[in-house]
Amino acid sequence: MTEIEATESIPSTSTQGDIESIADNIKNGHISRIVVLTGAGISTSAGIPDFRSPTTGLYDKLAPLKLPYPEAIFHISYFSHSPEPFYAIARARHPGNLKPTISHAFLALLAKKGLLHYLFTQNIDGLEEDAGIPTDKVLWAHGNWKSQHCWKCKTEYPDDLMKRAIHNGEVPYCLKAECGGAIKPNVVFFGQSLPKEFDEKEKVVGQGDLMLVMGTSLKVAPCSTLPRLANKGVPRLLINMEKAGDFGNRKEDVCMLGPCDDGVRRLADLLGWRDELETLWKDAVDAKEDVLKFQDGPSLDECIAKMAAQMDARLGISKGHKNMLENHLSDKFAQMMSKGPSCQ
Ligand code: CNA
Repeated sequence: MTEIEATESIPSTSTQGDIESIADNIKNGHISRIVVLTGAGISTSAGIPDFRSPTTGLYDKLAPLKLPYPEAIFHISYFSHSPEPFYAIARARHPGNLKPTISHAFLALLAKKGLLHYLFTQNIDGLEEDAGIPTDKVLWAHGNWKSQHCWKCKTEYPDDLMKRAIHNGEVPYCLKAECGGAIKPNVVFFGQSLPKEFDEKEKVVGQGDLMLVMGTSLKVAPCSTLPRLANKGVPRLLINMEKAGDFGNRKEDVCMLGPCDDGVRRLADLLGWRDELETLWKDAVDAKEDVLKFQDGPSLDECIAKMAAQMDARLGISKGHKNMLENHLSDKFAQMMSKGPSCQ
């Protein structure tokens, strides 16, 4: 998985194609195979910050940690020698803490109505399953938190020990004493490859008769390339706070700019599904009992502040140690010079 620079030109003309005709075509059966790509923006209303939104996004929030660059916390080479920042925030971002949004419920409703052809999610929060989207319709392109292994020797690690480590904000290490590698959840970090199924599954984009893209900046490859694989003439609908990727370059593109939750409610109104959607969402939220288990945990901001203080203290100690050694050596040197040359 790699981050792409914003080289794609975002068209200056706002394409406000026709959301009503998309709804009509779903109602009359002309659209029946919807391929969806989702990103962090469909989970922000569940309380999980995305990466790149200014101020509220994780990258801005991580500033106190003074990382070499914000993505480092999710980069395999940084994690391999400094896993502490990742685990410092893991508890606050752990999916046990969270409930699905109405945007997740909308995708579950599409599946229930036999309209969800396939869902590619870049998210690792697992809220798709909590919302009731059938797992055989989903590719978790960036993995998930359901299992974990040693990043170094790849040995699996038990769930209960992982849960405890996340709960305590501590780095879990490989149980093989001679290895000592940090344990990593099976999420895809920058610098790592996507699951093998990705290459095979990307072909299903060409089978869709609607490409729905929600809550993503389309800045992480290779998922960012999926919307371009939709066949020419097939409508592409973007529901996002901002324009993304090459949306707007095709005349059949429709951009609903604003919160995903508002976008799906609007679409549900046009489709006459609103009550059904709200009920499905409420049921999914009520079913998420795990939430209570983690309710008393520290917030993400508190976790970051605590880690920043620890890192400053460590830096303070090492600076203090360095000063002490320098003073010690200069004293020694001064003593030696005052005594004159010696062979000792
Ligand atoms: P991103 O680059 O942070 O982009 C998020 C996009 O969503 C931006 O364009 C925002 O403007 C938009 N957005 C934010 N909130 C809303 C909202 N309520 N309604 C509509 N749009 C909104 O994140 P991407 O998903 O594009 O990047 C892929 C990364 C993010 C993957 O590697 C993920 O694992 C990673 N990520 C996942 C989660 C999660 O699992 N919930 C959270 C944070 C980051």
